[in-house]
Amino acid sequence: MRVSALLLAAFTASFIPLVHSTQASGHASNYSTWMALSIMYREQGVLASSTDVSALLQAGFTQKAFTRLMKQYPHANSTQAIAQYIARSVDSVVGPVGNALQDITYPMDRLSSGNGLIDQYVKTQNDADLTSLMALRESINLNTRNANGGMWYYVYKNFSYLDGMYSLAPFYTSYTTHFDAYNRSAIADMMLQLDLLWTHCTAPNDTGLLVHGYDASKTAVWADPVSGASPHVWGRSLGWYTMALIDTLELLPREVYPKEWALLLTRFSRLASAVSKAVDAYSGAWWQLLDQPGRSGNYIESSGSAMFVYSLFKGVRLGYLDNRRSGFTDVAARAYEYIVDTFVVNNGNGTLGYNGTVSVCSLNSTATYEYYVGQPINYNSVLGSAAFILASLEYESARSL
Ligand SMILES: *[C@@H]1O[C@H](CO)[C@@H](O)[C@H](O)[C@H]1NC(C)=O
Ligand SMILES: *[C@@H]1O[C@H](CO)[C@@H](O)[C@H](O)[C@H]1NC(C)=O
Ligand SMILES: *[C@@H]1O[C@H](CO)[C@@H](O)[C@H](O)[C@H]1NC(C)=O
Ligand SMILES: *[C@@H]1O[C@H](CO)[C@@H](O)[C@H](O)[C@H]1NC(C)=O
Ligand SMILES: *[C@@H]1O[C@H](CO)[C@@H](O)[C@H](O)[C@H]1NC(C)=O
Ligand SMILES: *[C@@H]1O[C@H](CO)[C@@H](O)[C@H](O)[C@H]1NC(C)=O
Ligand SMILES: *[C@@H]1O[C@H](CO)[C@@H](O)[C@H](O)[C@H]1NC(C)=O
Ligand SMILES: CC(=O)N[C@H]1CO[C@H](CO)[C@@H](O)[C@@H]1O
Repeated sequence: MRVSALLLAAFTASFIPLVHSTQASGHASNYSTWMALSIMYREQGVLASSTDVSALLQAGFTQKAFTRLMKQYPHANSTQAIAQYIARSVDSVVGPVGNALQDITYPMDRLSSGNGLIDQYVKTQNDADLTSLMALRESINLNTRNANGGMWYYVYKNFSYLDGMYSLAPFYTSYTTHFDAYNRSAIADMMLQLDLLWTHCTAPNDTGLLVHGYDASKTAVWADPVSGASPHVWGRSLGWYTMALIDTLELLPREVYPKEWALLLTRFSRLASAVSKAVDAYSGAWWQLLDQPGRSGNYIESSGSAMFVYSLFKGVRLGYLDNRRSGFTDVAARAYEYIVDTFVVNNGNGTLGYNGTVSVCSLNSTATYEYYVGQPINYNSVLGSAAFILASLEYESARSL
């Protein structure tokens, strides 16, 4: 249900002063808060109806970005409005994900609201929140798997995608530490999912990058006959996977799971180096297909680029990456500034737009070069603008040091 015109008018009236106060305070929170308020103005990241399940990833991603925003700026004028919006987004998914058998008919993206549900339940002890987050957890056990235990991303037979890991790994980890602390097999399974993708999706030519996904049965038209891997390194899917590693490192208790934690760190560091090396030297940001730099039709894509900026900065901030040797923050800052100059649109009326985000790329396709570069490019996709909020928060945090 769309918010009524009256409510929207009231919201707009309260929104513009929030933008002005963010800017007037000369605050470093400029773009992160401003983009969040713009997403709120557009009513994005909230399910429009109980059947709007294609928006589950947008909702979960918005919740994660907004939660992080509140953590970084707990005393901003906009904090209360942002908290209310997170609650609205979480409430909008509670019904739709409340049944595990229903949940397994959705892609793995369904799990992206899991962390928001946990946070809300810890605060409110609301039964409906608990029911839904337990249904999501149960749906992991019910998810169809390939012969090695790798979860299918969706209904496509034996296909696993990097994309699913951002929704799965941080939720699986946080659920286990909150509600099921002695269940080491849950953490082992979470690690297995990340591991199977890591070992099957190795990109050719020793770049250290990972391709979009693999088909365990190796029957897809695009599948590598040995590994089952798909042919190309798609920026946003690698962005999801990289963010999954860094966010899981932050959530997994290092003292309880030292070996698992160390393995995640090794892989995150390798990926951070590979991603830094794959940056486009001219723009400073990342291609839609990282393995085909400069090829005709390929372009710099705004969601994947923002995800890499976030991951590199965050890895350095948490002390997981050696910045002195590799200059990760220089790479990330340059990319961020390019993103601001190229993709952020000032509408001149208090709102910001975000351009250059590719729509869905699926492996239920030919997965050819032409397919990936031919997918439509969206304006104001939350998959780009929420990634931009996360990138901005890290940039702002690095700048304030
Ligand atoms: C809140 O808004 C007021 C009025 O615009 C401004 O003076 C103040 O600096 C803002 N506070 C913060 C924390 O942004
Ligand atoms: C916010 O960003 C805009 C656009 O870059 C800039 O003109 C303005 O000075 C910034 N405001 C603050 C307070 O940093
Ligand atoms: C522990 O996790 C495993 C793997 O997800 C799961 O199969 C099992 O049901 C969990 N045990 C409990 C008691 O929840
Ligand atoms: C790997 O290298 C070959 C030969 O240089 C090149 O044709 C191919 O496009 C590269 N593949 C990837 C995925 O980078
Ligand atoms: C601001 O401009 C954008 C783009 O033109 C438009 O979609 C939006 O409705 C406008 N918002 C306000 C508050 O005027
Ligand atoms: C978004 O980017 C496309 C391609 O560069 C451009 O044609 C379009 O005008 C941009 N949209 C806005 C609102 O800036
Ligand atoms: C997979 O692709 C086929 C062929 O384009 C299409 O008919 C089918 O609807 C797709 N499946 C899903 C679930 O999108
Ligand atoms: C090769 C492979 O992993 N095939 C699996 C595809 O998924 C079905 C359903 O789980 C399994 O039974 C197959 O082993």
